[in-house]
Amino acid sequence: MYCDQCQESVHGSGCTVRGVCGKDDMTAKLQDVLVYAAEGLALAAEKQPGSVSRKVGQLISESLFVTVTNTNFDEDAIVEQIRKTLALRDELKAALTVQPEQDAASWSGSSKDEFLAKAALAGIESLSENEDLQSLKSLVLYGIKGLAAYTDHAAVLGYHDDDIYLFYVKALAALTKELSADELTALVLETGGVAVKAMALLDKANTESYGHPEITTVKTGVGKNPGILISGHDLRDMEDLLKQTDGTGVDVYTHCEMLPAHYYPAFKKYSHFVGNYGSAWWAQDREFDSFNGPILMTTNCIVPVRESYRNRMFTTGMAGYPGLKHIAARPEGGQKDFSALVALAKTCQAPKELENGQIVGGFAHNQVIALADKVVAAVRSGAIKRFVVMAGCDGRHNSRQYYTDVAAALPDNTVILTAGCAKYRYNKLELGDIGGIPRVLDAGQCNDSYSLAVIALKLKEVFGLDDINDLPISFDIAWYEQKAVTVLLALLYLGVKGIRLGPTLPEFLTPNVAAVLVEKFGIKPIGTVAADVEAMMAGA
Ligand code: FSO
Ligand code: SF4
Repeated sequence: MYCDQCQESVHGSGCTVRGVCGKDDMTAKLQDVLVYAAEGLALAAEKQPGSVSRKVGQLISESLFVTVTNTNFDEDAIVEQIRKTLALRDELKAALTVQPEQDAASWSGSSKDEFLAKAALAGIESLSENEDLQSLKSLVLYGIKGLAAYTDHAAVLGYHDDDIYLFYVKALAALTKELSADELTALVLETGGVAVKAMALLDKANTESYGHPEITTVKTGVGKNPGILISGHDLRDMEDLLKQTDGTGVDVYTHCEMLPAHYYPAFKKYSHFVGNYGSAWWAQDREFDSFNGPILMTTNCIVPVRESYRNRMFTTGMAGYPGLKHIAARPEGGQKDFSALVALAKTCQAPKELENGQIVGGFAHNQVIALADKVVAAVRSGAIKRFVVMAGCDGRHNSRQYYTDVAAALPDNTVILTAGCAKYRYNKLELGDIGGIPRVLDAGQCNDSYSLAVIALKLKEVFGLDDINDLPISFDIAWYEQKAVTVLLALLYLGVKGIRLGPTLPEFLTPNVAAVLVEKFGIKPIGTVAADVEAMMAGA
């Protein structure tokens, strides 16, 4: 195996034996073959007259999402997804008179062994012999993997954008072709534009389905009832679970990226939706252990499962893990069946208390824009001197203490804008408020970084500026997996310059590709806390 797609990839060599994430050689190879199958599907779809069908777009979303870090470790599920992808590829090919020539479109196989035999041709190293071209193709591939998660969430709510599906076909097909560095750089930038569209689509899907997030105080303590803990990002699963637990005596708690579900009016109304338990994804083994009740993993964020909670952990959607029960897809027009979790919860003890405080959030674009007069007045009076966007991811490494220390070291006249699980590094600090505006404004999940862009663009308009970079705003972003790559590309597309990126720059960027990002966009690695805080306050 060779994998370098996340921030925790083994420095200098990528993961080659077993991933830091727990992905083993076999799973890694099958995931590579799944991407290869999706490339074949794209090549067949590219030759169809007219637009790309929703069926193709959705299957590509699903297949790429399966390969996002920490999403699916279940070999059987991945094998099944490869078969589905090849079957649709062949269905499309049957209608073609001229067949695509690439191997990705013509190979065939149906057994796990045949798929594994294909892995040598399907890995990231096969994208190009030139390491800079491979690096650019990796950037495109990881960008669309993150996109795929977002379009999958939107699709389960019934929202689609056919132009995004068309882009998947273009980008995946491009990975099989010999393109120049300039052509690939253009494709990278285009991926950022499509990322903005995908986040906007998901924002529309979430807010039209569940209302606009509003300021909310979420409890971090526990009640006396047994609970179900739900993690991941899928709000439709959240809806089904809240409906099916209502009146059963079983409470529902969120973990990690599901915290922002509390901010939506449609979910806030449930009195048994009691709070958030624990912190970021990487701490789950300890936290799931003490939760005592069933755990539902709706998307990525699975870490190697401990024996102590293996029997009460479930996956659903694109998530998968060998030996865990998987809740099947919802039937057309119906709900998923979470009755097994409810029945199990009734036999479990209440969660063990880890803390007893609160988290305030819900500052997505609609809520912040409702407060715009207050925010603008605070900027004009100098009460708010600077906004610092600290969105992105949390992760295992101690080096991420940097983000806690930056949050604590920023002067009292700064406001931190956040989204994604990066917030767990500082959302329980007592950072106070500025005239009633909390100093940490949490917009929501990683995809809600879109809200931060909308807020920045609104401020630009209010202050009559021509360039988003003229705002008193700095970007100090933490990344971990491919959705953060997608968000980063979106910010670049929107013209944001001078982003600090940490805790390390991506392993998959060669020095030449990194140099292009530095030259075009002023991206820089994080430095020391003191130097970065001083530079950001000085506008650098
Ligand atoms: Fe991932 Fe990052 Fe959403 Fe986290 S992009 S790691 S769990 O912020 O948030 O899925
Ligand atoms: Fe390594 Fe990250 Fe790939 Fe897992 S996803 S194998 S940790 S690079």
